[in-house]
Amino acid sequence: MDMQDIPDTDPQETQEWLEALDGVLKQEGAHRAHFLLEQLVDKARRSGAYIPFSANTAYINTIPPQLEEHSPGDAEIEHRIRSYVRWNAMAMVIRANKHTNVGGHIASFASAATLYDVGFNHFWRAQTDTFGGDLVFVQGHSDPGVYARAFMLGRLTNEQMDNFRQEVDGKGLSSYPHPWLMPDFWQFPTVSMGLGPLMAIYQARFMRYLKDRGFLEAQGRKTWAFMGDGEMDEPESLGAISLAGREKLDNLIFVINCNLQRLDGPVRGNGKIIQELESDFRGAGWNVIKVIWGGYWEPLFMRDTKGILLKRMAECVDGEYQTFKSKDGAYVRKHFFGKYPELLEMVSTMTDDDIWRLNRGGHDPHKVYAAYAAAMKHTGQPTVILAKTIKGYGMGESGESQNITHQQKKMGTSSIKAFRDRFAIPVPDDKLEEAPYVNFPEGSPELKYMHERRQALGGYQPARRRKAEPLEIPPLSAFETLLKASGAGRELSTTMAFVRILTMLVRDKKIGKFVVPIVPDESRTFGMEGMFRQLGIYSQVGQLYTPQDADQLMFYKEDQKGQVLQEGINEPGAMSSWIAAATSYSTHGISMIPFYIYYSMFGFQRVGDLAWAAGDMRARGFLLGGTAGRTTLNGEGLQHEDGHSHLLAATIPNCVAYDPTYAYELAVIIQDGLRRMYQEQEDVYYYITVMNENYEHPAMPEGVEKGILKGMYLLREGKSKKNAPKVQLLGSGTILREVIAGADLLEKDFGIAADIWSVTSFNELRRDGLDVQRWNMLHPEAAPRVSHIETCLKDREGPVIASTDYMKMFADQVRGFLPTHHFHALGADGFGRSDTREKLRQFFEVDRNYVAVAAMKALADMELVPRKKVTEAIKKYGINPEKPNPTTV
Ligand SMILES: Cc1ncc(C[n+]2csc(CCOP(=O)(O)OP(=O)(O)O)c2C)c(N)n1
Ligand SMILES: [Mg+2]
Repeated sequence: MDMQDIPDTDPQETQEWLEALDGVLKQEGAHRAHFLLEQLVDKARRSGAYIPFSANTAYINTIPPQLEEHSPGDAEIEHRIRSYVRWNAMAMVIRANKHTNVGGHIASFASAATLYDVGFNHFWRAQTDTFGGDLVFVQGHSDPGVYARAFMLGRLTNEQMDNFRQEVDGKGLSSYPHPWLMPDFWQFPTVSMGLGPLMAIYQARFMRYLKDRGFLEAQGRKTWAFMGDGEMDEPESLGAISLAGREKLDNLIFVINCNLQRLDGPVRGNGKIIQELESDFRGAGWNVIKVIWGGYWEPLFMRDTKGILLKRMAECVDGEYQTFKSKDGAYVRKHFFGKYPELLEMVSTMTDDDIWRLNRGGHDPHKVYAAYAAAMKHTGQPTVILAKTIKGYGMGESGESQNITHQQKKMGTSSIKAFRDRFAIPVPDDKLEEAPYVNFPEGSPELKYMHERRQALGGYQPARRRKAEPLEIPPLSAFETLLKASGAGRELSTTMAFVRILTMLVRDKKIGKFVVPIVPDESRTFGMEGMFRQLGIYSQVGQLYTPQDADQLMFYKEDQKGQVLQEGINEPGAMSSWIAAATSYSTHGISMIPFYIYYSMFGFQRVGDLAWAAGDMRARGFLLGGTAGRTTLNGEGLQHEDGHSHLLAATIPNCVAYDPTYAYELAVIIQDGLRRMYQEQEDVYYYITVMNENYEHPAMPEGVEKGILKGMYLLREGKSKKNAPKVQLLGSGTILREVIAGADLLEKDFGIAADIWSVTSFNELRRDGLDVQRWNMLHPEAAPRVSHIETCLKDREGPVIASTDYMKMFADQVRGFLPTHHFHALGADGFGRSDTREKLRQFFEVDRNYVAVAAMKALADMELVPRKKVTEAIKKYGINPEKPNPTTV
């Protein structure tokens, strides 16, 4: 039952208890009162009463006025600075939209200005030679305020401001925080709602990991993350808060701007978002600081001896609170205070303007300062600050507290005028329409103050570091055992080959310690359990129990210095850890080398938006799609058997993807990846699929390294009688082995000479092909460039047949770059299902028999073999021509 629903059956008794409590509060203070209350609840529970925990407190500020820490700043100067920032943020959106339709947001920053201002002036420390810097996740669409401040500090020019959202000519400012587009400025992309909060938690956690492993000192650094109240509806926003609570991340501060509105309307019109979030976070072990009411309310609270004002505040829902601020003081008097005569009486000496001035906590710099100061000092828990604000604050009739405000990018002259007057901006009437930027003159106390504050905090923010010290990468010869043949009868999978490479890397004297193996509860799936003992699983409390398998060689070892991140069944979290590690070169100046291995199906398709953000963030690291391939991962069925992750990888411009077959290919790819990302510091990341089919691996043929990296190389030359028809067979991953077997059939049964190409990356071949095609289009009279695939195939005869364990579209990517139009791509389109590999490859029509038949058909189309030979092949290989298309069953 809700507290409010329990009837008061004995008011006198209630009064006595309350008076007793009052006495304790007055005489002995809040701590003692809290202790006594807990004792009472405990006693009641032990006596058998069912008293569930209520995670909510009253709808008032968590920090009472007498405990507020005071800002050492100059409140008046800060107010003037904030006013100018507000104006410029508004002006840049209005100006950008005068001649364009590029959009932008005014209302969100208008509600959040104080929250950012206090942080910039007093709390957020920059990265310096001796201090690592605080990490600040800015709410994406509040960025005009951040640009406005940077402009006033001389970090951005007038021209850049005027080119907000006009980036193509290189003089603009990005719509939202994007490190890809502004690599010296933005660190964290946040505008895909929910990813900021999630990534911030893992950034804070990764900072701990780096500290515990001895890479850096904690230095009291914090991760601050700003987000909207509407954004909290994203599962990603709240999905990892229990991790932050459990791991006691007191280096993490969330600031949720509760302006009560999202894009379409109220966030919780019929409830109270602040109360809802309070219980969510408190239940997850967070320190919750509510900043609901501004200082102007305090005299009223003092007079509220009977708690009627508090009762009114508690019973009002957010929909009403929003409506109040879209009206005026008279309306608030009538509809808020007017509900109870005592309240009307309480405000009887106040004018409507006085009532209108009653402010919300998130707009009161003193309250915000006190909350931030308390968050900085709090230990043992992460802190969330729930700040109540007004969306579109200052926009007046153009948007203040109005449902349409989120998308307002224009304001009428009368609203601009009201805005100017409200914030005392020195712009004359005849200039209002053009909304010129304002700044404090050189030498003015305000500008001096702004610079001084930042100097005191170590420098300007936001700022992003592009490079770290390069690492010394082992040469390919370090992986020698993988470059040799595995040996007769010695079978292994590419997953096992990968684990061997990883093991070699962690043992490397130079780079071993920088390696971060990450798994979402799948170590045993990939045969990595040996690393538990060898490297330890990271836990900031070490291991508080004797593991069940303690007597075994590879026992489950948790360790404060553990290197492995075992993230639980949590792909978004594991991906966020990977991102934190993969951008550590920038955020911490330490290049970490993360290898995140997971079921390939639960990669891009599950956490694709994070993978996109990783590209934006210039992440450097390895993603391993484990047990990949629609027919190779054979027993797991429809939800597991991935046949498209490479196509999803191809959507990310700086993701380099490979589908290798042999251990030596894997070694070459990983070694070169290390070189490119950690020695050359290229902003790319790798996606590599590894499979679980065991087979023998040959020795690396001479001189194929370049081809492996470019995407294809000749594995075997077709051998047959002179003048025999020829075909070019392409294959990748485990299906390359079917292609080889198909070549044998063609040779043996039909005397066809088949050249076999190992295609390590159809994605890279296509990129190269497109790039060459584009250059040739733009340089029509120059000697044409030739793509790698064309270089490989241009002097070869016969049609081209490709087969892979992925959708046909995967191999089909190269169609336009072949010297012949006789091309047939086989692939595993359709829903997967479980069966033996052999049957699945037959079902999906990617096996040796289909390779042979497709080759015969293509030869017949070229009139190089008679058509009846194709029929003969179909019969010979037992293929039913009326078999349904696998995409339909
Ligand atoms: C994943 C995702 N979905 C939708 C959007 C579009 N969008 C941008 S802001 C916004 C409303 C945000 O409301 P809130 O979080 O309350 O922020 P406020 O502007 O009120 O501060 C929406 C729906 C987005 N950016 N990302
Ligand atoms: Mg909102």
